[in-house]
Amino acid sequence: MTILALTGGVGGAKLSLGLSHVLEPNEVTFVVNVGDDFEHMGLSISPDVDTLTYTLAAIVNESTGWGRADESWDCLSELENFEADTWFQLGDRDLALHLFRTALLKRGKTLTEVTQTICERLGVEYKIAPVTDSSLRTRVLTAQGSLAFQDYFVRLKCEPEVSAVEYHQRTLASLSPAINTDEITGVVICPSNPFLSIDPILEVDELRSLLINRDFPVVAVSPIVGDRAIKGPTAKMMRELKMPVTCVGVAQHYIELMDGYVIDDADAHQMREIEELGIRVRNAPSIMRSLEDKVALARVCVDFLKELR
Ligand code: FO1
Repeated sequence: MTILALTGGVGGAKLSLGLSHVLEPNEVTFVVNVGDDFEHMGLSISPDVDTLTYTLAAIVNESTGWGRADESWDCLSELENFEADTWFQLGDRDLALHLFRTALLKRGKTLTEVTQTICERLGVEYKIAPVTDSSLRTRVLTAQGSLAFQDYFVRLKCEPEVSAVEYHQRTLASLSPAINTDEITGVVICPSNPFLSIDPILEVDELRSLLINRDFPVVAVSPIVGDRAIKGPTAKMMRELKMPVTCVGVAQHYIELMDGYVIDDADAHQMREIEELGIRVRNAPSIMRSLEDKVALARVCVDFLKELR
């Protein structure tokens, strides 16, 4: 059994942690969004890869969901004294990881190789693969013009109204060699932002055509509960992109890519509408506060995949 879990951001990392309690390291590969990656003060930043790495290494900052636990901020406050750019907050320990990654990339290692090395050093046994080693970058088209992802997300706090999302250099992106496409027995699409986390992963042609022409089941978990996103700007973006802000709206977005859909208990009344789209549905508690919540939701996904196979 090899399951691919497509993930980006904090919601994806939570379900991924649950999956790591249900599956053995040789049974799952975590395929991570790199559309948020950028260069900041000369450092190569890969936020979604790091969020997942820190989460699986049990050293993530639990209150933000990103960055390191037990963090100190001396470097950032020195930068403030210099009146340098401090809108993107890198703590001291996080900074060490960034220095290490940037140095290895400069020496010619790929992001896949560097991620493997960092996982080994942090004791993460699971395979975390950036979807591609190419520079696939998300840009958000807004009322304030075309914005680089982190400008939109962190600097402007997702405030500008969004009219479209673009993925730059997608045509150059080939799948990371760490992702073995011969042995896939199922795919889980984590409850990450569809436009900012999952779509950029699916912009890698090889992966998208694999999912469209699949001979394995795909299960997605809705990031919308009621008419709200559990975290982040998903609901706001759906409204601005004129989509229905419901789990049905997300189902329509993924329609050609999925066979099974896990929705929250609160949305169980929408099951029939989703089944009419030709998708099988399960409802479950999907708000992941505790480790038990994460493991329980992961188990629902894995059992559902087995049923659909
Ligand atoms: N998110 C913020 O809202 N503000 C930050 O200053 C910030 C810094 C940061 C540093 C390292 C890292 O790995 C993640 C960081 N994030 C920050 C989170 C990140 O921007 C988002 O979680 C993702 O890009 C969206 O999935």
